[in-house]
This record gives sequence, structure tokens and C-alpha cells, in this order.
Amino acid sequence: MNSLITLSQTKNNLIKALRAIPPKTVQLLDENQSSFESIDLIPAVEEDIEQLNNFWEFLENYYHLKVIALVGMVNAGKSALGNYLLQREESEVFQEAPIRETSDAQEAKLDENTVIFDLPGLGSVLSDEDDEVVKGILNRANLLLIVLDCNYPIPKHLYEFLKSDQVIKNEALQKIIIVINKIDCLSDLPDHIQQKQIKKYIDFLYFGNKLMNFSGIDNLFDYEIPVVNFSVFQARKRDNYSQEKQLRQEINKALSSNSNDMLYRAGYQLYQLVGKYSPLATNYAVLREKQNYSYQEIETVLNSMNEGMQRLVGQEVENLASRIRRIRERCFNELNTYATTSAERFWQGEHFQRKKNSSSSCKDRYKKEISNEFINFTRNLQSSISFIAQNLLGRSFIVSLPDSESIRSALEKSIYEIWDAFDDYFFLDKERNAFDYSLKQSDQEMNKASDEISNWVSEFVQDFNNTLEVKCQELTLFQKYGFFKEQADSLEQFFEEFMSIDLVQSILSNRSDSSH
Ligand SMILES: Nc1nc2c(ncn2[C@@H]2O[C@H](COP(=O)(O)OP(=O)(O)OP(=O)(O)O)[C@@H](O)[C@H]2O)c(=O)[nH]1
Ligand SMILES: [Mg+2]
Repeated sequence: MNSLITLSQTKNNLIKALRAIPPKTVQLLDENQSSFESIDLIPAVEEDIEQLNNFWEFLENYYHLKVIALVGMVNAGKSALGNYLLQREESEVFQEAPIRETSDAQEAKLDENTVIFDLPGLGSVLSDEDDEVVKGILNRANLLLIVLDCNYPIPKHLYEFLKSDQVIKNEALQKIIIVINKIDCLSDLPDHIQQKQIKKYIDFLYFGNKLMNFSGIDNLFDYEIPVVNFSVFQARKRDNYSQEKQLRQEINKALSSNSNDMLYRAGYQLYQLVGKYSPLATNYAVLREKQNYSYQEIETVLNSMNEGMQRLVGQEVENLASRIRRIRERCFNELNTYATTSAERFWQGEHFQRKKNSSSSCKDRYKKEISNEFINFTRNLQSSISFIAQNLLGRSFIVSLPDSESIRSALEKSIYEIWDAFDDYFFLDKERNAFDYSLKQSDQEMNKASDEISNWVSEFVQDFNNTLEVKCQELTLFQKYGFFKEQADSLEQFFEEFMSIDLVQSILSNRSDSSH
């Protein structure tokens, strides 16, 4: 059996967890865990906490006692029955009157271990107030004596009370005895008519009446509720010994079962609340899982994009390098075909002039070719990357190109310097080392261009990644991820507090034991 101290600890931890529930959260709508509904749990949480605290206040005063509550409509004879059970005279403890008398909960000790609460009657003019007082005791009592007046069948109001959560339907937690009081009022009738009347009364109570759309109390509870016909008046006169005996026996029976002990009830209360809020913990787990899952999806998308990008850029750069190399080679070879003999250089005739012109137009052609080669490279890159990106991220993804003016000019200069080498040597008749010097210059320009190309490529990749980052925020996938993350984050504190409650732990370990 749980001690009050451990139970109170569990209760405090539970309240701490409940207080960590965020103002707005989402609730799973289906088993596939694919749709959510936004909910505000705070009002319900506040109510549960208040009820729990009220229960505990009661518990601290009464946990070592059994509590009997007298419940019924106004004037049914609750106070009279209470006085009788206490073996006191009329109105000696609880005031009796033919009008609404009891307006507050009154208590009196029946014996060392038992206390009786006389409650206000239900259904008076002041019913709202009275109902609240009754509700306050109802779900804490071990035994409810439902007092009915045999002159009136069970009213709807009382039935609704019995039906509500306030009254526990589980025999192990709370017992009910129905006392049909004032049967002395039937004593003028012949015996068999009396019996018939009472039977009719009980049948209606139990099985209801279809035409009146009242289904009776029979299937509200998980046990059969004992009914005792009674008359406080007769009992006072010691007129009907068998009734008295029956009532005392039923009361003793109900109270002697130790199961509806107050601490057990407190444990059960906690157990129920844990059950009520554990779907929220499940929600948390599902949200986190979904968050992780969409993160993985995002990673897959980004990785495949990155890989595609790397591969493409690598290939294109390699192609560009070999094309440029070939252009320079072809340029060199072609210029070589315009080499002049020393006689031609000396004479500078028609031959010489034609070769000089061809050499000069060769330079212009290759300058254009090498420059176009680079422009083509950038355009190819742009369109292939756009193609990949747009497939994944939609049409509006635009890949921009960094400026390449100086690269093209270096490439053109590298061609110019090759031409210059030939020009110096074969047309201006300079020394051989002028030729070598210009070729060296050409290589230097080429190196400069290739350095700039790698800078250009990394700038291009950087730009691309920046655009990617911005664009991704708009993606449904990212928005989904953001949603799950935000929701899971907001439930995290609750989840941690909730999962650390000893009761939750033990429920979980029992569950996993029984599933093995
Ligand atoms: N005939 C008859 N009258 C009874 C019996 N028991 C109580 N009464 C009368 O019924 C009236 C109401 O009794 P109470 O005990 O005050 O009834 P109650 O249910 O406590 O009423 P409230 O406190 O106002 O809700 C009183 O006048 C009692 O004398 C009974 O067994 N037979
Ligand atoms: Mg009363």
C-alpha cells in the first residue's frame, strides 16, 4: 500500500508536469499520426490541478477514516437517516425539516473509523450552490447512501448526478447503497399492493423507461447496487427490525472491504490523471520522430543536391581546362605555320605581309574562341545546376553567376602573348629570348586565369548555397520540419517532467513486461 508521503510526492510531480503544458499544443487526430489539431489544454489542466489539490486537502484530514455521504433530493430524509445511523434523536445531530433544511455539508463521527457527511439536498431552489457542495464530497466518499423518497420516483437531476464523473462506477473504489425511504407512507395499503408498488419503483430505478428515454441505473455501474427499503420513522419506533438489520449489514459490508481505502483512491486518482495525460507524452514522441524524419528527408535532398553540384562542377572545370589547353596548342601550331624565313623577313614582300595578316587574324580568332569557351563554361554550369535545383526546389530557383570579366581578359592575354612571341620573332626579327619571354608571359596569364577560375567557382558555389538556404525556408519540407520542431520543443519540458514521475515509470515498465 502506498503511503501518503509517496503519493503526495507523485501528486506534486504530476502537478509540476501538468504546469509545464504549453498554452497551445497539437493533438494527434488519427492512428496514422498524419493529422493534428490545435488545442488549448490549459482550462482542463487548471481544473484537474484544482480537483487534485482539493482531493488532497480532504485526503490529509480523512485518509485514516471511512467516509459515508448522504445524497439525495431535498426532503428525502437524509438528515433523518443520518441521525438514525448515529443512534440519535430527531434533529439531535443533523437538522431535519419538511422544507429544504441542510444547506451545507455537516459531518459527525459514526465511530472511531467512520465519519458521516450529511449533504444538502439536490434540486432545491438554490440548487447550483448546493450541487457544488455535494460535488465536493461526492467523489471522495467511500460509501454513498443514496436516499430516495418512495413517494417520488428517481428524478432526472439525481440520475444525471449518478451518471456524472463525480460518482465512481467502480466497486473497488466507491460503493453505493440505495435507500428507499419513507416506506411507512405505504403502510395503509394492503401488503401485496405495497410489495407491488415497491417492485415497480425498483424496476423503474434499475431498468428505466424507454418511452421516457431513461435507461435506469442498472448499466451505469460495474456491480449490482444493493437497494434497501426503509423508513426512518419505523426504525425509530423499532417497528421493522429486518430493514434495520439489512441496512446495517449492507453498510458494514460496503465499508469492510478494504479496497475502497482512501489512499487507494488517491492512487487511483493519480493513475487516472496519468492515463489522461499520457497521450500528450505520446504526442511529444511522435512530433520528435516526425521532426527527425523530416530532417532526414531534408538532408537527403541537400546531400543529393550537393553531390550533384560537386560532381558537375568538377567535371565542367576539368573539361574547361583541357579545352583551353587545346585552344592554346592549336593557336601555337597555327601561328607556327605562319613562320617566316630570314629572307622573307629581310625582303618583307607579299609573302611576309600575308603571313603577318594571317598571324594577326589568328590571334583575334583564338582570343574570341578562348573567351567564348569560358562563357560557355559558365552558362553550362548555370543551366545544369539550375536544372538540378529547380527539380528539387521549384522553378523559381535562380542560380546567379559571379563576374568573370578579368578571367576572360587574362585568357585573352594568354593568347595574345603566344601571338606576341611569334610576332616578335618572325615579324619584328627580335632575339630568340623575346620569343621565350612572351611564352612565359602567356603561361603566367594562364596561371592567373586558372587561379581566378577557382575563385570564381567557389564564389559561384557560395552564392548557390546562400540562395539555397533562403529558398529552403519556403519549402514545405522545411516548414514541416519547423512545425514539428516547434511543437515538440514546446512539449519537451512537460514530457521530461511527466516521464520522470515514478508512477509513469512503473506503468510503462508493467506495460513492456506484459507485452513480452
Ligand atoms: N413519513 C416519513 N417521513 C420522514 C421519514 N424520514 C424523514 N421524514 C421526514 O421528511 C422530512 C425531511 O427530512 P430531512 O431528514 O430533513 O430530509 P433531508 O433529506 O435531510 O432534507 P434536506 O436537508 O432539506 O435536503 C422531515 O419532515 C422528516 O421528518 C420517514 O421515514 N417517513
Ligand atoms: Mg437534511
